[in-house]
Amino acid sequence: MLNKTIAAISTAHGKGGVAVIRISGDDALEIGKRVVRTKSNNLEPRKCYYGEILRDGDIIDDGILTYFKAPNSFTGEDVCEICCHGGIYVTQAVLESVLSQGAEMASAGEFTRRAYINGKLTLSRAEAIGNVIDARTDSQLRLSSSQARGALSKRIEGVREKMLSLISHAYATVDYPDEDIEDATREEMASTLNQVCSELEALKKSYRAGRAVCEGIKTAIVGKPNAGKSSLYNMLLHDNVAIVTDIAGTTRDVIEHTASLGGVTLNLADTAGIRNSQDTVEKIGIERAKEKIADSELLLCVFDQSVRETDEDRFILESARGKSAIAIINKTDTPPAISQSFIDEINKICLKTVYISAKNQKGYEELASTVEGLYSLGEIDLSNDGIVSNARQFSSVSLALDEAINAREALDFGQTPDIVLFALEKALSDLDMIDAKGASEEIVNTIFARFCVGK
Ligand SMILES: Nc1nc2c(ncn2[C@@H]2O[C@H](COP(=O)(O)OP(=O)(O)OP(=O)(O)O)[C@@H](O)[C@H]2O)c(=O)[nH]1
Ligand SMILES: [Mg+2]
Repeated sequence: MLNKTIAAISTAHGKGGVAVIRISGDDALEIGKRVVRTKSNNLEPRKCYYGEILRDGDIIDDGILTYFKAPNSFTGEDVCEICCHGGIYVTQAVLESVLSQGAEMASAGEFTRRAYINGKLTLSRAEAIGNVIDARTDSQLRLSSSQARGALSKRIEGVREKMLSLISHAYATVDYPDEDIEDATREEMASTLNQVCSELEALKKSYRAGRAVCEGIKTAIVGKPNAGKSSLYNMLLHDNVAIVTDIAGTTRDVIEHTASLGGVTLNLADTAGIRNSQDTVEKIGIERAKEKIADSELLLCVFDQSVRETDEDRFILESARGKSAIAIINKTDTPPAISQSFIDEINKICLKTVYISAKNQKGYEELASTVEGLYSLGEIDLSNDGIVSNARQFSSVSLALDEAINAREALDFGQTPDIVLFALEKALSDLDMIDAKGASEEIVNTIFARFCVGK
């Protein structure tokens, strides 16, 4: 099945300057040559050839044919790419011509799946390519691009090699199960195992940043009416998305958008100001705001420093207790009327306090670096470090770490080599789930189903 030649439009569907039709498989070159009539008969790999594009013997366009010879192509198979004019109709006509010459329509993600099956990509690199395409923020792009180039795979491979050396040590002694592991060997193994555990711990920890960048943090802006929540929301989105007025109770529904702040992706909700209200619509909005408080991972609690604190402020502060919350003291362009004792209370309950003036766009940088610090992004070089960035990878690293700790305990307590070996092999198979050496068909299918046709 795998050798069937497949084709698809690889550029975005819609009108554009140029479009690319990609063909992959044993017949890619033959089909490419039949569809694009070039002056040369022998096409050299990785060179571009200008020619006329034909369908049923008629010239329908002109463009460029590029040939990549297996295994030096994206998929690892023979690949031809036809670059034609990017009109919707002409692109479809070129694709039809390619299909009429014997190629089959590729399914979603099939090129990347073939690259993975042919050993051109690890699973985490394939996943990262999907993330490069989906990236909506600069930090998402930098992280996905470094993972696509193999930063995480390299790091995993480093731990894997250490595990393999431990396993071979353990095998060397396991033939004599009643014997103890020799002291020298035990020491050497313990030292390598410690390195494995700390590297797995570091990888596990890196998910805090990886998740903050890739998956995003559910965040709600909360506060009493008129505190300046919607003004802050607009400042964070660099746009006038939410209505701002001096009428208390302006925002009634929850508004949600994605913002990038200090490299962290915030799945950000603006909410209705919380107070006792008799207005039917506003009451529903306030209920929704309370649900958001319960449902969010990060709260931005906005307090208006130009007025004395009220019971509503105290309610907001209480609801932040025990949660990950940043206090935003707003309206710093006005004389403060809020009490110092309340600010002291705020400082006790919230993780950080940031002073801003949403009206004058002041305090953005400080808020950004606070959020960056909260998710340890300052300690990470997104463009180069291999970090764990999705739940699948996190779960494998966590399981592998648990087993590596079991192995270390077994070694420390002088257990027989087979027990140490059992835990080590389990740790290795858990880790191997990340880069597909052990990933199930179901996981692989789920990953590639996310891709679009043509990728
Ligand atoms: N002086 C000053 N006024 C501000 C600042 N931020 C917001 N305001 C004003 O405060 C009023 C309320 O702002 P909003 O952003 O609508 O407040 P909100 O918290 O969303 O209010 P509700 O939606 O009613 O709960 C508006 O008149 C804003 O212009 C600030 O930093 N300084
Ligand atoms: Mg509002």
